[in-house]
Amino acid sequence: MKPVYVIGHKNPDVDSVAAAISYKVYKQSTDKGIYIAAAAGEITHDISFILDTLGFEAPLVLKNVGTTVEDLLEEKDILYVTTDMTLVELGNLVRKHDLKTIPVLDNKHRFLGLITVGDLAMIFMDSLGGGREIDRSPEILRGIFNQKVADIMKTRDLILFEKDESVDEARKHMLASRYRNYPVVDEKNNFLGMISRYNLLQMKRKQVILVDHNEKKQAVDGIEDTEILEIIDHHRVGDLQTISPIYFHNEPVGSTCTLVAEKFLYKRIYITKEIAGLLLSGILSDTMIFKSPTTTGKDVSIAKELETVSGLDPRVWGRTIFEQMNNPDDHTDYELISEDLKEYVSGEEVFAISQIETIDNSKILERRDSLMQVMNEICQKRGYLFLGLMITNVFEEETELLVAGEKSGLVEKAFGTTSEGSVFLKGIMSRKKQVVPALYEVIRKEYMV
Ligand SMILES: [Mn+2]
Repeated sequence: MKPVYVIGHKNPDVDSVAAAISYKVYKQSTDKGIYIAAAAGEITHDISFILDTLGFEAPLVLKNVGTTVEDLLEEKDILYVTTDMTLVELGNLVRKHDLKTIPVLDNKHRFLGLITVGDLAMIFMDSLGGGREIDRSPEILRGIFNQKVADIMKTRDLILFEKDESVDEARKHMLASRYRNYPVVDEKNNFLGMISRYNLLQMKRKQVILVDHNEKKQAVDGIEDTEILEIIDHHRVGDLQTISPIYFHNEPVGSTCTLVAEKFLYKRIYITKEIAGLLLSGILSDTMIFKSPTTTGKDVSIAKELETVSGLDPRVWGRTIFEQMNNPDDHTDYELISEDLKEYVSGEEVFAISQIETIDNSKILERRDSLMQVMNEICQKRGYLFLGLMITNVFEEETELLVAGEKSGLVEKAFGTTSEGSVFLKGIMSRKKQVVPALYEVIRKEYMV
């Protein structure tokens, strides 16, 4: 059976990975089928830390979900022969299963070559001299039947595909050749099956469930090739289209994990201690331990239930998570600035705001001068009006906003005078709800009135 991939957004964060893993577990216990938790990019070390601590394996990293040769394979038993088989055994197998092309494999299931019924027929024709040697046929036939598969199999000039090759590429090769069947192998040359032109017409796309995003530009590459079965999200509704109606749960709560946890609770599916801890981690990181203005009453009450099951203290575990996240010592200045940088467009003008969520501003602010220098470089190179870096202290609920760029004066207009290129904002933590709207307002006045 083909698996369904439960996958979060590119640049995976804690919420998207936790939601993918836990929703996979949920689906596995409520629905038939095989579900695989996946991430649309490499897992950062803070997420690995959480998974390790709670006892989870890392999700499969899947950077492209486009249709591949593997998706063309049909689910059926693989019939094959080995090199030491006689032509009598081969003939019996061919007749019994009405085979046209038979793969030859070694005892470890690796692909060695092919035998086609046509090739087999030609051996008889050629050996009998196209009929001229008919009088000698008993001895000729005896000779043929003494041969082994190894003597007649075709090993050269074959067209075979690796499972990860794109279907488009495979189609080109198939249309330019005249074979009936094409073997498919994995990277270790293990035989996986045969495909034919017929399979191209029957193409089965990968099936996915998206969590924690619904916009195409945030989704894994190749998403337009897939069949989206469900979306569970808490972001604005974007631009992905589906062919059929789907289950789409979008709700303005603080974390996708809140929605996944709610499903477990609603259906009374058993939540293990580990899953409760994982869901709690997603909620704590996305809501900045309930301090982000995106936090809702539902996030808090669901987290309470998860606290009971997991035995984790949200304050303590939350602090541990944020200590792991964005530990500045692990990052270069450029990484600190660019990892969560978002661009905003207003008419012709572009500005950018980046954010670091931390429990200790001082470590980052020690690097103020070099950060400012890199920010100025980025601004110049990319032509931003200005670049703001929010250094947000989750526990104190305050932000130091560093500003670089030619038009940093606009930020002063929005938030007051800066000193040393930064402004201190008490009670401000949300880029989306508090900072960006104020900047849009100032830019609108400056450029469009
Ligand atoms: Mn989220």
